Amino acid sequence: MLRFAGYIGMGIRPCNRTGQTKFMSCRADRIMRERQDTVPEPTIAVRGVTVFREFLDSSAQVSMLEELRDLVAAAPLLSPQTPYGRPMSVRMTSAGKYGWRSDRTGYRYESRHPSGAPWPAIPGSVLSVWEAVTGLRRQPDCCLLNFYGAGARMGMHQDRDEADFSFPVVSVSLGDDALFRIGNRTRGGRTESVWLSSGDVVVMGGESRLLYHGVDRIRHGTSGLLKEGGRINLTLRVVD
Ligand SMILES: O=C(O)CCC(=O)C(=O)O
Repeated sequence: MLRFAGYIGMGIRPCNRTGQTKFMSCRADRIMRERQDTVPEPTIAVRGVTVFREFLDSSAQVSMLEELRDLVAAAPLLSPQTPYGRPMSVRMTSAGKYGWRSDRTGYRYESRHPSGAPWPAIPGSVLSVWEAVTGLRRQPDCCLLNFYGAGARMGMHQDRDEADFSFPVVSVSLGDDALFRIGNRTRGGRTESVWLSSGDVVVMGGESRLLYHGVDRIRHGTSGLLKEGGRINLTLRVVD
């Protein structure tokens, strides 16, 4: 069974949510009204990006990992390229209605793995995290799985291939610690960074939905969750 540390009050401090609705549309207001009332308080907020530290305890992380092994068996990891032809250091696969792909033809969502098979279903434990932190009945269409081996990183980018930015992006960290950098709504400018550890969950919604963000580095060997080390990030998005 999935256990959320957040629900049992471990290390959760209230955050300042001032101004979080500033950039929200009427549709976003409706989405927020449809939320269930049981959304837990995040531990910290940086520029409106909320972080739920230790949201998954170690047994929940192990059970989630089991489900992710089945996911990767059904939809093997890919080594994407940027549209400029540069290899990305992160390996990726997806689950859900759509998978996110990048290659010489550009960034896009596709309904099938390059093998021709549909993407596997998003694991139940992952959907439970989405429901718990967003309170939304609407489920995500895509669970992107990023695997960071030694030396992998992700450059600063905006998540903007989705139809409706009223829906938040939720991301789950498993394995080694990652230095997550948060920027602005346009490229450049001052940034702030936060270390993410195994079991942490991040939500980018409202004013923070379109902030540039990236992963500068992984602290290899900081978690025993993955036998060979490395980090898994799950990024959940509503696509259409
Ligand atoms: O690995 C992370 O924490 C962030 C991943 C991310 O930004 C993305 O997949 O768009």
